[in-house]
Amino acid sequence: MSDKTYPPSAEFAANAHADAATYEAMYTASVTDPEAFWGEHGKRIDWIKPYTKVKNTRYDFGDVDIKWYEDGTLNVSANCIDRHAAATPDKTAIIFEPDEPTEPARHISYRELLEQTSRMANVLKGLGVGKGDRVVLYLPMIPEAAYAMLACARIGAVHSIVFAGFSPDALGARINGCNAKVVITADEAPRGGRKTPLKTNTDKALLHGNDGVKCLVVKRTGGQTTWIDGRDFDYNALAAEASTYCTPAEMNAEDPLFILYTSGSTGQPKGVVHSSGGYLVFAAMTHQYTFDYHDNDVFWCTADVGWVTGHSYIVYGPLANGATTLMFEGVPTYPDAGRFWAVCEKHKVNQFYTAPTALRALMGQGNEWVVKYDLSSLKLLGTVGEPINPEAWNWYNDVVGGGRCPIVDTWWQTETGGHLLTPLPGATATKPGSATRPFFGVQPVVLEPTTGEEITDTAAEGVLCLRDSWPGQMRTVWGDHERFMKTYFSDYKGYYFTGDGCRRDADGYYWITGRVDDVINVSGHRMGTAEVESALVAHETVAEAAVVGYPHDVKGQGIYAYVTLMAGVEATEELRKELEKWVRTEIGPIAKPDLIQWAPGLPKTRSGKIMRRILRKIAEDDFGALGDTSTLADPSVVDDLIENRMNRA
Ligand code: 6R9
Repeated sequence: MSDKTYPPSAEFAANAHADAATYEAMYTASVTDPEAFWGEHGKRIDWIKPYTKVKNTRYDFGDVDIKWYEDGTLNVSANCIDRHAAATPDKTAIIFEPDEPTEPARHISYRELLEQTSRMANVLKGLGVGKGDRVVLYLPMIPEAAYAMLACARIGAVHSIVFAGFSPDALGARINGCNAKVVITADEAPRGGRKTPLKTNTDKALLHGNDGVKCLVVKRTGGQTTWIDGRDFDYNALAAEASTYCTPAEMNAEDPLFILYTSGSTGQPKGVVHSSGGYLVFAAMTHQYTFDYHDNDVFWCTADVGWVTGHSYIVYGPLANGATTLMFEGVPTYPDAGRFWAVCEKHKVNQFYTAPTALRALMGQGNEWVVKYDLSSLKLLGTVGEPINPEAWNWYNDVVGGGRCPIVDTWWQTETGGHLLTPLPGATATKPGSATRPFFGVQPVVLEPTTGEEITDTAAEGVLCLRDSWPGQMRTVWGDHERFMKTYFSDYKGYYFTGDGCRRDADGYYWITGRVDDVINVSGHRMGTAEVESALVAHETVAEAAVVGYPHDVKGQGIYAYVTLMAGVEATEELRKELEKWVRTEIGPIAKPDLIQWAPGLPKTRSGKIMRRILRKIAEDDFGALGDTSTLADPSVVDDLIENRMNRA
């Protein structure tokens, strides 16, 4: 960690939506009178029936109820499209950059976005989808993914996107979990020169699910797919026949806009539910202020729409602001390690937003891949998903930004809908590695982890919680409000618990120290250790498994699995490979263990609880400080684990 500060330049501050004085004044107003502040800023979107109530939120355990703008009605897709299609029909809404650099990029205007979204909406209606129905999207990063999201919003259906890297089993669980009526997929997803067979995966997912789920298939590569008449529908054929206008449905501010499954510390992923009104206000406002977005800027967020970052900062935030947003189908290293910068040059990108893991990977390839491109269009750089180490921050600042672009390190979560801790580039002096200060309306608190007491000294270290609510906050776990209350509001009464640890320095800057629960962060993606464990024990040779994270140079954290085999099963290299492959197919490539250690036994307390603290230490190659091991049922298992540890510095 470095305490060097980088103040905004006077020039940047002068043209920014917020300079330091504006930030201070707006922040103070937002927390002293949230009702008035959000009442005013809610007007940034168009309401069909304006709200008269702004905020109605309760965190009493057993009775957590969060409502914003509750009597207002609106349509999210009309906000993201129609008002801009009326004002600036020819403005580019989406720039699509395909996986293959030789395939031409496409510029989709707001007028075309309206037509295409309407066609998709009418096709969905034709399949019987209506208000409140769930639609799962399992798509490549193609414009149809945005059309599908906005089409659901247009007719009041609730979308749930499943990242195209997830396996058929994971997809199936999510389709069943939200009881979807339709799944929208494509024949194949080109990525990094390879093709993922999305339709084939969907076929497998639908084998063990609810009958009656319809499958709408978008043509991307034209790759052959099997076809089941009556279940499978050809999107391109239906869209060609569909009307180019669909009337937007009038929705309540609190009607769910989407469900997004995310990993937690226990059990299977939970469906995070976001609202229509509050979510859109928050996504749009954070997009404008955090990235200092101005009209006619080209904004590029490199995330996939399968993650929350893609929801808020590829689609909803930028389009609500009438922005030009870039959608990239590929990966940073294809066809070579210069692809990001080639795309920045080609489309004259002004704001660029990516994950530290991508920067670390590219940093290792050498500066020549960056400096050969003209990056003078860049005005601002952003990061998200995990803490950024000072080396990567400095490289981003010096080599990519040429020392002229402010960096916004944005801390937030699937649950928060948008940025909660972030610099505002014209207002906040940045410190490499710190997400700095709260966004408007956000009240972070640092609690002592065991007592739950709030630490009021400015310099503090503990768990990060939030006091009170903000409009983009998740409203519930799909179908399980109890789980919502238990996960986020039971450990520390009266607060929203983030699951992250943090340090607040003497200047009041926040430094995220990582998860304090059994969630690991692999390449900026959240993975529940329990999910990987349950995949491992589902293999016939595995008796028991325990999974922890360990420091990884590129991924941030790697997945370290301790596996106890069934009696009589031989621990071979072949089996190790087989188990890696097994987890890939059970969950997806992102869950593949980096290291598997054969464990004759796992360290347990006498009551049978696995002592993960010890397993984490061994995985970190830091077993000198194992702490108290006196409660172990059989201390000798630890010696074996240390002796055969896989991560040796
Ligand atoms: C948006 C997103 C959330 C978890 C979060 C934290 C980590 C995200 C971070 C960060 C340090 C940042 N995280 N941004 N840690 N600095 N700027 O990533 O959502 O996938 O739900 O992950 O990611 O641990 O709790 P999600």
